Amino acid sequence: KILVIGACGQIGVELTLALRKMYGDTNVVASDLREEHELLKGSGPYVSLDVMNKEMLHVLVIRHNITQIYLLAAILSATGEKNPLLAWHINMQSLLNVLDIAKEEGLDKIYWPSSIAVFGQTSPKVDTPQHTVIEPTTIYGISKFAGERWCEYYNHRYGIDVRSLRYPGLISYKSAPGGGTTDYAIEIFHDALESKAYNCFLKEDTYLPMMYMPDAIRATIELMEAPKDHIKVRSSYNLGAMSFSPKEIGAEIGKHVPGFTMRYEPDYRQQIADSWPGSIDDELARNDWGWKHEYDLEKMTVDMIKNLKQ
Ligand code: VAH
Repeated sequence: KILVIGACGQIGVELTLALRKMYGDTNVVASDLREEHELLKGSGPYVSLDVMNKEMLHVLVIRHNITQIYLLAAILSATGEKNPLLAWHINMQSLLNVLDIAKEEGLDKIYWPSSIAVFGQTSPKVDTPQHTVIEPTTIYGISKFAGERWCEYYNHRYGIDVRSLRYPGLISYKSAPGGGTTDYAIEIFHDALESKAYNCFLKEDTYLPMMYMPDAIRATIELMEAPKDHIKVRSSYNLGAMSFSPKEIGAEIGKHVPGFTMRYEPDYRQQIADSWPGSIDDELARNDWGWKHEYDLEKMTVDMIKNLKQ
């Protein structure tokens, strides 16, 4: 059975629904600190769980015969900079709890997301390679990079089949994002449809690696379904789809929302964005397990607007 931790978050809701479709509703136990998300109600078992409580997590794994864990609970980049020690504690201890229980219970597979946020100012900005200088400057990036090292350690030392992806900024409409720097690319759609205007907290030419949620969910499942010996990277795979700036996504939205206007008032999140790459080289993901993105900016914009209008 699969346990999804952080099932009510931006990724968690959609990943839980996709996993239930693939493996059967009753085989995917959803859990979160928060109460059950509307979209999950009636679709399968739900338990309240604080992943920081290792004993509670261990009991839940045994009681529900869990053999795989997807750990999606984390404090993201913008929130993390407001409370660095809490973000470090939550992002690291949650992972260590899961990895150690995976070792004690001999779990089959673990999924844990990393992020392009691991790269810093000294990493190449264009087509950032899998292996390069990595000096993260946000606590979120530091915790994700440290987490990657722990994943590789538990794989090499104890043979735990833990797999990971360095997600770009993820855009979706089903579940609200939580405290990310790339979340402007979600807010912009809601404001465009509500008021035909958006005041962006990043500068107009801030290029960032981005991905539509359906691509991110498919990538996660394809990675986890790949034969073990195809997985050569046990830290975390670079994963790419597209890159765009606030100005570019604004222009794309403007094709669907006549009279849409943008203003720019960069805040503390600009420094975070400036430390990240503009684009990602994901050739290892494409070579090792056949990754191929489907959504570009134009196709994503059409789908986002169609679904948000309903
Ligand atoms: C954030 N959405 O903004 C996350 C992501 C690459 C960005 O890690 O913090």
